[in-house]
This record gives sequence, structure tokens and C-alpha cells, in this order.
Amino acid sequence: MSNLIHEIHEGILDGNQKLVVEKVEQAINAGLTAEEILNDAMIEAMAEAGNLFEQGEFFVPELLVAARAMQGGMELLKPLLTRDNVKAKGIVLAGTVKGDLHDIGKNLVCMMLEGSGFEIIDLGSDVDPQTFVSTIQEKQVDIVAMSALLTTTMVNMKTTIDALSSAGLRGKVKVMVGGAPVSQDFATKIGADGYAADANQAVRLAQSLLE
Ligand code: B1M
Repeated sequence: MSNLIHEIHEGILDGNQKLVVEKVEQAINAGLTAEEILNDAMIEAMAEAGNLFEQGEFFVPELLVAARAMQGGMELLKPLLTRDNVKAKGIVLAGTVKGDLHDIGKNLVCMMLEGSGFEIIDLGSDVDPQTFVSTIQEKQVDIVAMSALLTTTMVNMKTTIDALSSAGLRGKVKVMVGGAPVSQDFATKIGADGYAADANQAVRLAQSLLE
């Protein structure tokens, strides 16, 4: 591993966005490809952050600062990735469901997915089922990722899945759900394709849904 790749990797794990941006810039100027920087430094580091989270060595704040540090570097890489035609693993349409303003967990999931090579279309929070539908009609979407934090709003995951079915779109996309009150049992009941308990599991789930 080159020194710069190692420094970017460690910078992400330390949550040091300033250092990551500086080192990504140096790596680009040194002739490393955007793909090398993304795969060997960033995705590796976020995967390690996810493992540390699962082992109880990282908590949500560490995961968030790591993801933010990575996003700082991603801003520099994005134009190069588009130029180099690096194909995203898949396109994920994400949002917190109608009536629900909690977006911290959803943002974390989006950052981890982006760090793992997915392209994200983030609709934000309080997303109407029809907005999911119209976005899928306009854009090429592989996975719909819905988050809910309230027992009163998690039912809107089902409303959204029903809206996808009514619009004839259910067979075109995979649906994954998550959020504190959501469970595998609930996901199965509402007809989602998968449930993930945390951001790291969400990455694995998204990958397996597209296999
Ligand atoms: Co609210 N809130 N809140 N709140 N809030 C909870 C959720 C609550 C459990 C607090 C409590 O009473 N103990 C409770 C819900 C009770 C229930 O429904 N059973 C609650 C309530 C009641 C409310 C209000 C109704 C309060 C009021 O106004 N009376 C109100 C509702 C507003 C609305 O949404 N319409 C409200 C408002 C708010 C704030 C706006 C103040 C703020 C949200 C700020 C924001 O998100 N921008 C807020 C917060 C911060 C919380 C708590 C304290 C923290 C939530 C959080 O961000 N956790 C929360 C209590 C708690 O959880 N301890 C609470 C950190 C985050 C990283 O975790 O979101 O679980 P989480 O995401 C995890 C996983 O769930 C998973 O991965 C993430 C990373 O591991 N995950 C996915 C999430 N989405 C996923 C999607 C996936 C896969 C995995 O695939 C697609």
C-alpha cells in the first residue's frame, strides 16, 4: 500500500476530514487513479470502521466522523470518477418515510453505502410515497432504501411499497428497510426484500440484493 493510500485510510478511521482532503489531493496530483483511491483507501477504511462498530470498538459518533472525513475526500474524487467512467455498484434511492423527520441514521446509511461504491439519490426526510414513485420513473434506480424511527411512521414503508406496486414499479427495484423500530419480521410482513439493523449491515444487504 502506498504511503498516501495508507494516510487516507488512517485519516478516515481517525475522522480527520482536513487530512483526508489534503492527502486525496496529493494522491490525485501524484497520479493515483480515482478508482485506486476510492477502493484501496476509502472503501477499505469505511469497511474497517463498520467492522469496528460491529465489534463495539466504534460507536455512532466515530462512524459519523469517519463517514464525514470520507465524504470530504469523495467531493474531490466525484468529478474524476465520472470522467473515468467508474461504474457505481448500483443506484440507491434513499429517504426517511412520510411524517418522519429523523435523518441521522438514514444519512449514516447513505454515507456508508456511498463509501462502498453505491451512487445515492437522497430524497431527505418526510418523503411522500409518490416522490419515491416519481423519482424511480425519472431515474435508473436499483434499490429503494427507506428509514423510519417512529412506530407511527414505519407503516408508511408499507404505504410506499404499495405505491410502488400500484405504479407497476415493484418488480423493477429491490426494497430495503431499517430504523430503530423496524425488524426483520416487520420487513417480511410489508413485503420488503431486506432489513438491516445498522449502517454496516445495510452495505452488506445492498450488495447481496444486487448479486
Ligand atoms: Co425523536 N424520537 N422524535 N427526534 N429521537 C426517537 C426516535 C424516540 C425513540 C425517543 C424516545 O422517546 N425515546 C421516539 C420514538 C418513539 C417511538 O416511536 N416508539 C422519538 C419521538 C417520540 C420523537 C417526536 C415525536 C418527539 C415529539 O415531538 N414529541 C418527534 C417526531 C418528529 C418527526 O419525526 N415527525 C421527534 C423529533 C426528534 C428530533 C427532530 C428532535 C431529533 C431528530 C433530528 C434528526 O434526525 N435530524 C430526534 C432524535 C435525535 C431522536 C433520538 C434521540 C436519536 C435518533 C438518532 O438519530 N439515533 C431517538 C432516541 C434514540 O434513538 N435513542 C428519538 C442515532 C442514529 C444513528 O440511529 O436512527 O437508529 P438510528 O439509525 C441506525 C439504525 O436504526 C439503522 O442504521 C443506523 C446506524 O446504525 N438504520 C437503517 C436507520 N435507517 C436505516 C435504513 C436502512 C438500514 C438501516 O436501510 C434502508
